[in-house]
Amino acid sequence: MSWLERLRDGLSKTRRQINDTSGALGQDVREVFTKRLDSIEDLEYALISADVGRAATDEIIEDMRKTEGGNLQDALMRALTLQLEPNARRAEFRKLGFAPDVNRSKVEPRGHVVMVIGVNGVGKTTTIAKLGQYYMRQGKSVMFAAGDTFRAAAGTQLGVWGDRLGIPVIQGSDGGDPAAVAFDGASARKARGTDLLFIDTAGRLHNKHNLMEELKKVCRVVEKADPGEPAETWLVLDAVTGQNGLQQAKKFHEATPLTGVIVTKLDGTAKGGILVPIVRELGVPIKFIGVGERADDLQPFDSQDFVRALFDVDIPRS
Ligand SMILES: Nc1nc2c(ncn2[C@@H]2O[C@H](COP(=O)(O)OP(=O)(O)OP(=O)(O)O)[C@@H](O)[C@H]2O)c(=O)[nH]1
Ligand SMILES: [Mg+2]
Repeated sequence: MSWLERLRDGLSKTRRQINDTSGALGQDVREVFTKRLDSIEDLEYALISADVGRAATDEIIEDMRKTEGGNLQDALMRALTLQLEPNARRAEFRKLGFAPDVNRSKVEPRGHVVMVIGVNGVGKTTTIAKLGQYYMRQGKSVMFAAGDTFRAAAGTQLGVWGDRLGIPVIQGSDGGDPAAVAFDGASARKARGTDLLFIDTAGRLHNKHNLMEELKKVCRVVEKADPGEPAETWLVLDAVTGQNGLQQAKKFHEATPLTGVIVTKLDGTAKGGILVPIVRELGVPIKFIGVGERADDLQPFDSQDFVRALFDVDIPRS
């Protein structure tokens, strides 16, 4: 299957769920068009229910009011796609009145070390496995560091993925110092000349303050082992947790500035609309989306394809 087919396949579950969920994006929004469009409140309600958020909903409605005589579903899809653009670009394109043609996130990491963070259970470790497979298929050499030493068996979980995918994993000891594992990982990557190192981190410690301090410390020691790294810090966010997850994301962003977000579990009960406030409020690009539990259930994020999939519109092969 091509990644486009996998996107369609993975998102079809989101789409089905969306159609099943009263008030969620999809069915309701489409119904607005098949009935009468002067029920702008219905559209408003559908967008808010789908977690799109107030600010974006207002802009979408405003953009759609400007559409005269055109195809309203196209107008809605374009307005939604625009809402998935980074803030500056969105403002620019809204002024011009059209959506950009190319809007796929740049997923090639800037440097060599990517720190992967997020609260417990969102899918960090699984996502690291998926990323490992993705970049290996792009011809990169990959390593992992099992920096979650807090949860027993977290290292083993990553080790199992490493064995399965043929990716070396730098391990620490359970309850050991995560910064030490990160240091070893960054040093080993540099010494071996491996293209990419992904560092797994704990999602929970005894309290929140400790977690943020620990993440900062991990960053500092990586910088010590390999100046300029980690060049990327990607936050993993579970789409199912919606607005709550977004509040947590802001806290992480304050502690360790993010360079990207990966939204997982879009195959589940998630409402796809949550991606809009994520882009808006964090101001960092969505790099990938997770649509299942297998290593290849990860897709580079493309806002146009995402919106097309939500509306069940054919995704052109490119
Ligand atoms: N359906 C679905 N499940 C996912 C996805 N990504 C991860 N999971 C599942 O979510 C659960 C938690 O994933 P982990 O990778 O262990 O999450 P984590 O963030 O590392 O969790 P902690 O290490 O406890 O902080 C596992 O059962 C994964 O298989 C996804 O995109 N879709
Ligand atoms: Mg984990």
